[in-house]
Amino acid sequence: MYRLFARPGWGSVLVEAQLAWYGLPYEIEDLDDLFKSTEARERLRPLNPLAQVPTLLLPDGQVLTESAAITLHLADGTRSADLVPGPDEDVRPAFLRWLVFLVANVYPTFTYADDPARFVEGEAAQQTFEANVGAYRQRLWRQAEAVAGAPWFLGLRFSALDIYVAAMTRWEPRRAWFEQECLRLYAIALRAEAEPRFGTVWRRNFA
Ligand SMILES: N[C@@H](CCC(=O)N[C@@H](CS)C(=O)NCC(=O)O)C(=O)O
Repeated sequence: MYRLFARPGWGSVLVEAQLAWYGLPYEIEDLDDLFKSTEARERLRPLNPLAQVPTLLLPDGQVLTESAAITLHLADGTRSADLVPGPDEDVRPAFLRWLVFLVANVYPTFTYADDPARFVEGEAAQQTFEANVGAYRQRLWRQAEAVAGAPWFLGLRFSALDIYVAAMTRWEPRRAWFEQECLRLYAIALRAEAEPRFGTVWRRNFA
């Protein structure tokens, strides 16, 4: 049994969707807001010193953090190429590139801007920092938009990238911005959300 430390609508949805897709047995431990609850952070810290979700306890007791590592591990463990293109597929390099782009470039903009007070002193400086990181994030999304395919990010090939797009476009600058500025990503997000295998997961996370 997998145990996923989670918070509805947060990054744990990336993993919850994949566990559901593969039909793996899992249980969810929902936590309070990690920015507000010391108790929630203390619950996670022994497993993940960053106190972030997703944090996944594997059936053998190992702890796995980092959504991209979890994405690759679940594909390995299930021997499935459903969500992660295999080594012989032409789209594999693009998959790896954009998976890492999302977690190494886009995701940290949330780490830094969700609570700028952790990094910058003074209210005015925090507001400027948050605005600048937000603008940088929009530039990153425009880069992804420029290469996004249809109907899926990798063109005809559905993959875990589409789950990332569906979840992350729910976050700042939010869907209305994507509908205006990044129409391909917006369309991918809607399509991924309409995939019946994710129905329960999206409802639980974004109801
Ligand atoms: N690199 C990590 C990022 C995870 C992350 O930033 N999660 C957010 C929620 S969406 C979090 O737990 N933030 C709390 C914090 O950073 O203190 C991953 O890809 O899993």
